[in-house]
Amino acid sequence: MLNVQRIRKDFPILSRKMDGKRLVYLDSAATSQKPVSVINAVKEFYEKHNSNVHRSVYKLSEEATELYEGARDAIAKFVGAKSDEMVFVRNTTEALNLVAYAWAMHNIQKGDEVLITEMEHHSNILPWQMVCKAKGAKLVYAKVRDFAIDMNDFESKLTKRTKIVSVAHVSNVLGTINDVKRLEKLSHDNNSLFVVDGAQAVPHMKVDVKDIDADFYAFSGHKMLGPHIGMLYGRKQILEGMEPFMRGGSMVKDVTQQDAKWNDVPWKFEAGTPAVAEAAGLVEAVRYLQRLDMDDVRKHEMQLTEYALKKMQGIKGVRVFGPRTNRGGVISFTLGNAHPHDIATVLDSEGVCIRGGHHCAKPLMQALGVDAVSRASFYVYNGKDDVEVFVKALGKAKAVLRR
Ligand code: 7TS
Repeated sequence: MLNVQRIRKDFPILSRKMDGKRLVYLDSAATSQKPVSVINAVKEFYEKHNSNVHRSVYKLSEEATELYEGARDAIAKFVGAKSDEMVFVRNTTEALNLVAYAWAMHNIQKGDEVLITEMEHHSNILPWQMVCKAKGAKLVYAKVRDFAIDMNDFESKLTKRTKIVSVAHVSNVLGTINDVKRLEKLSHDNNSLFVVDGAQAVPHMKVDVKDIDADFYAFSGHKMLGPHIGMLYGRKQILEGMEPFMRGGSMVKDVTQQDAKWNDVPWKFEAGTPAVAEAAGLVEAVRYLQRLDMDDVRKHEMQLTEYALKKMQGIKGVRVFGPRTNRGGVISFTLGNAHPHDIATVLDSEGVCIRGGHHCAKPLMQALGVDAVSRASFYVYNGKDDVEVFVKALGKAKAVLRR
């Protein structure tokens, strides 16, 4: 089991007082807080090793290169992949755009379809809208029913025209954990490329990209205790057959006036000077999570979510948008007619950070028939005491915002 009190001591920001009140951070689905080991790794890089990678023979640059490539190895291992299948990117958004620009724009044709679901984050919608508009293809949505993918609808929309299937592993609004292995089998049996948006999964549970057998799997370091950097896993054979995403330094073997030869994967996809300090920080985040054990992280969040859902039932007017079971540590809700921004403001006055809005999932809001929802999301440093402060503050919000 996780020792929350001890874990909290590793996160300097959590000792901050907000207008005299303890900071209760319940917005880790947006971005997580960082432990001191991650902060120190970034600091240490600038203090001791700062230089560019892959270009110079001097010792300092060799150290930076070792740190950067060592980070790739460690993160690859964390998700069950090989190093040369892992591309450093800025975040999940960039990872999915990479797949859209560098794979889909070259492989999608008029009349083809891209199948996603109604529960996707805009990052897993807008790149496909772009591809479909440019190529005369169609973007198709599998419906969400009872806060899960309607599998009958999904299967009926998976046709010989479907060239790509792209789904969230875990919904950032509903918390629903999708059965990506089943979706993978259906997609690959249909000869469709299978892409997973793992932004809300990798930070919270054990993920093995080889076991899922996805063609691409995207995630963000900043949601898993790390700095602002992300990763894209890609099946090596597919990465090798692809054109680059961006062009510039580091991603070439040779350049003439009119032509260029691309570098090997994964460097072919890493044009320009990379985020080395962030990569060094992400390794420490991975080490921190490994020390906690991802199975315990998952168990802790399940228990906390269960506890919060039970406590929230005690407040009349709370409506939760998400499944009862098989869910991650994200709770979206409405409270009577109160606007989510007003709820977040009242909670803020109690030191509680939650997010209100459409959560970059407007098509999901439309499917749910709401404009916006409030959302509390948990991570390793949240405990039952946080849930209690949160629920009490929610009671206050109800009294203040009663109409
Ligand atoms: N996919 C999912 C499922 C997400 O939750 C997010 C971010 C992204 C993609 C994009 O990640 P990024 O690192 O590129 O920004 N989700 C949220 C959120 O729920 N609140 O703020 C960001």
